[in-house]
Amino acid sequence: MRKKTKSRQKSAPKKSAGKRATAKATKAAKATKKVVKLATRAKALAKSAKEAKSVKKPAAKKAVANGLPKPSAKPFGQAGKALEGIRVLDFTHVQSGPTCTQLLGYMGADVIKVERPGVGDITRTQLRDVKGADSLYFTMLNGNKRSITIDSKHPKGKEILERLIKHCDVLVENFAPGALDRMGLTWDYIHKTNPRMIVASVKGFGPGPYEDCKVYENVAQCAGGAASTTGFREGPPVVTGAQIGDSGTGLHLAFGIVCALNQRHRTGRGQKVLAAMQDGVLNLTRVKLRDQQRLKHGPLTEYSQYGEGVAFGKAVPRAGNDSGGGQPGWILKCKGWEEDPDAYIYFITQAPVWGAICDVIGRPEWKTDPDYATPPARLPRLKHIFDTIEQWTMTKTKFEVMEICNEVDIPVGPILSMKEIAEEPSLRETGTVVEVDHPTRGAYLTVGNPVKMSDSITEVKRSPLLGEHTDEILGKELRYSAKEIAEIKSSGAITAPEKGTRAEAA
Ligand code: CAO
Repeated sequence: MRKKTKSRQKSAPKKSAGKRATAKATKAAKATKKVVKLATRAKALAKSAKEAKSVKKPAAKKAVANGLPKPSAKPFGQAGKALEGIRVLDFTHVQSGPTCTQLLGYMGADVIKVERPGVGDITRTQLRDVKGADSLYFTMLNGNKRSITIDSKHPKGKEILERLIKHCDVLVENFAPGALDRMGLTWDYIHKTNPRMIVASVKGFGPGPYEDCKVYENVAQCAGGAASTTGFREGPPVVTGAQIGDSGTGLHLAFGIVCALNQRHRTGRGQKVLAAMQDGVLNLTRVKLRDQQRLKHGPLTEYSQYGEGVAFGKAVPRAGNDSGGGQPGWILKCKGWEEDPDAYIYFITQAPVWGAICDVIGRPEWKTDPDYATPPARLPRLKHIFDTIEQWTMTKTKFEVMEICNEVDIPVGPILSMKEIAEEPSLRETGTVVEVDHPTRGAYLTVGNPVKMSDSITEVKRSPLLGEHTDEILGKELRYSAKEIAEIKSSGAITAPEKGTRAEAA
């Protein structure tokens, strides 16, 4: 927003009244000329397209009628960022909320992260790998943000927050249920202070019996149905490495915020946006709710337990590495699996390329054998089929299998280790894996914007140090004078309490 005001000022220099009138008249004359020109063009078009029932209005005329801006003449990628001008008051911590606000930052929003003086987001010190430096847990989730320290329970801190609420468009938080209210930042107060503000929250559960519970990633994976459907039939439920509870919900919340911003264009007012982690996980596990309903009508034939003759119970079972769709798949060993725990490939026996699979693995007779030729015939034999394919994949590296199969359109995917991903040049080239410099910890890798846009190019910036932008935000944006800032500092509202002077610091 600061930039926007600046450029606006630049493009609209002050004019004298006389000059303004002349400019207005010239503009009006030009506009009339343009309308005449467009009308003539439209007439010509109508004439040449006699058979057309309705004549489309020229795009420029439609744009003017809609009150929408004309398409930018700037080259793609040079017309600012998607969320430029949007200010986010970021009250998030740990993973779910920070994922959301980092994405908003990647899209160009100005994200102001409010942190507790002297402490900051708890993840700054969690899983620390470099002594004295912010952890990777923090740095990888808080890029493209500025940090201000404010004690939100201090009277002066509350006053600063009021100014920030008036200054920003969106407040994002993922405190435990009730914590925001306990700070005095109720919806009523925020909405009264800034009716345009969108208040977006991540909570563990939506309204209901568990609404007051604190929730972490794996709790959400379990409560959202992911854990009961992950793992092997014979074993216990398993949680996944993908942070579908935290980062997944952050992603859902970001979507809600962008929709609320769009609705605000029409209504002029903000609204509450809630993304519950249980709901987010369930949304990502919806195929298993699909299967739950299919169970009423018979066994799930694409699950390998069907082929193995194991009866289904009342709930969707864990399906090991079965493919979630209608095309059977499994993880198979590749050359070197004895030493390398990631020498595996995911192999899908997609029906349209069954013939190619038979040729590649040296079983051309399966193409016509009635026991193997059709998908239903293969279902009871999937284990044998995958064992046979594995005999072939074990003679090749996962990348060789990839090359051979891709050549004939067989869908396969190598199991990539995090080491391989970190070193993969194509991911660096696309900006999905980015190396960022940091003043106290040195260079680190982070995940850039997973969504690529042709007119909003992401620049990944390092995470801020604790309170790095406090003075800048108080002075330049909230317009506190140097004297006032000095008073705020001595009040303890933005600085860490002396050790032992506050119960909270213990
Ligand atoms: N100034 C003063 N106080 C502050 C502050 C600030 N700038 N920032 C935070 N605090 C206070 C809060 O007001 C709260 O105090 P009260 O409990 O007295 O009201 C306190 O710090 C702790 O907040 P919290 O309860 O949110 O934090 P926690 O570590 O106890 O719980 C978590 C963490 C994640 C379990 C909880 O926040 C939660 O359930 N969040 C919602 C679900 C969620 O996002 N989970 C994902 C976590 S990532 O795996």
